[in-house]
Amino acid sequence: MAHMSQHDAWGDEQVITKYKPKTEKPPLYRVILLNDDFTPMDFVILVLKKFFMKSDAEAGRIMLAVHNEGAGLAGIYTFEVAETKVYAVNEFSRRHKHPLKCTMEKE
Ligand code: TYC
Repeated sequence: MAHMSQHDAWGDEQVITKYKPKTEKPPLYRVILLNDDFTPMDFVILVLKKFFMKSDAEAGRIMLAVHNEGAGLAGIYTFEVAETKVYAVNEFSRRHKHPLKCTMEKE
């Protein structure tokens, strides 16, 4: 809403022009994959395809970036989506006995 009118004690109208928009963007969180020496490259690619909907080519590119740089961006989400993905990936890796770790950080 751009403008809103109010009446003071005298009945005079005042127009307030500076209202905060009602629709605020939610804070976003980066979901990050961390490199390690043991998780197979194919498993990391599988994770990126399964949990982050990446294509084969994109998953391969991200996996190599993590491998070479120590960490890499898997996706950007609202808090609850990011938290759910981090939990699901870490649980999936643990169940497959790989040390792959996934974390999140505020944008
Ligand atoms: N560094 C691992 C290897 O050489 C591959 C790897 C890539 C592991 C990305 C984790 O997030 C990761 N097998």
